[in-house]
Amino acid sequence: MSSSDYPFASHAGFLRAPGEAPGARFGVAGIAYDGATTNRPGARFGPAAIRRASHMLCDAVHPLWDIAPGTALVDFGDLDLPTTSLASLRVALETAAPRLIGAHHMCWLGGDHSVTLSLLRAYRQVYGQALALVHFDAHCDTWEDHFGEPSGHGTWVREAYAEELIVPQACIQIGIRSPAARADREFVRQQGGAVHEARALRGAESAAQLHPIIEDVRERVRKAGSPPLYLTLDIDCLDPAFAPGTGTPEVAGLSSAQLATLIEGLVDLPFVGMDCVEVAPAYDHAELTSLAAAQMVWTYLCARLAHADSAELP
Ligand SMILES: [Mn+2]
Repeated sequence: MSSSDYPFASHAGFLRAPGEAPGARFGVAGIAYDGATTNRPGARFGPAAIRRASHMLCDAVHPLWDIAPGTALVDFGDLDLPTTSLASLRVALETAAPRLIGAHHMCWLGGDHSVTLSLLRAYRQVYGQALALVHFDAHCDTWEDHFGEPSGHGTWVREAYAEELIVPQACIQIGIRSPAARADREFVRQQGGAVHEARALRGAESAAQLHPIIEDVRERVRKAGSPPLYLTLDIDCLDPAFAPGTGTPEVAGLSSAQLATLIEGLVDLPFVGMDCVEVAPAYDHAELTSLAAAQMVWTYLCARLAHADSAELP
């Protein structure tokens, strides 16, 4: 460890990654938009808080795989995006994202969950095929409208299905528990996908106990012909005890250990990118939420490095 590894060093990037690194395999970019939140706003400040929390991870060597992103990572900062209307945000993000996806394996830091629809559109365009999706969330995000408006942070799953951005049977939701009408809660299952509710995960902590979920993801991706796989991680999948700093917290959620076990267990699947959304630092305590987010993104990155052959750039 050198002096540049001190956690309070001023390097601003995620894991202190530089803002320019041509040829870096992995990229991080912030999407500081929270205009589609329904309850507590503030996720636009999520990317900065996640970066700051990631600096605590020092040399970033992951103890499970003895590997660190090191020079393979570039952090583009928060993208220059409008914070006005969702329509404007979508146009700008869908213009900016494909170039980054074509050049780097990207980890996107939200922002509220509305940004994921734009990202899925961009991946669909770049890869030329529908994606498999692992979706951690307290919310099903299958609502038909956003309180009277067509699109928001709770409609993107239904929109992604309608636009054929995702393979119906290869969409797996994990951690769902918020109040919702049965038709919305069951939407993904009705389309052929899987919903692993948080209630079914209570008490399942060990790798062995969580194995059936990991196997379900693996099996669904395989049966779909191993399409490009995308991970969307709404930090509110975690219980508010582990992630209070979010806009729409729901009690009785996953523990950090459950989430880490699941993400570590999916290590060798053909992921092409991920996002981590809905971190709202104004409601956080002791950086619990931003640290959990940083830890999960770092784990995802190290998992990709540990399985370098699992997915290539388009
Ligand atoms: Mn959510």
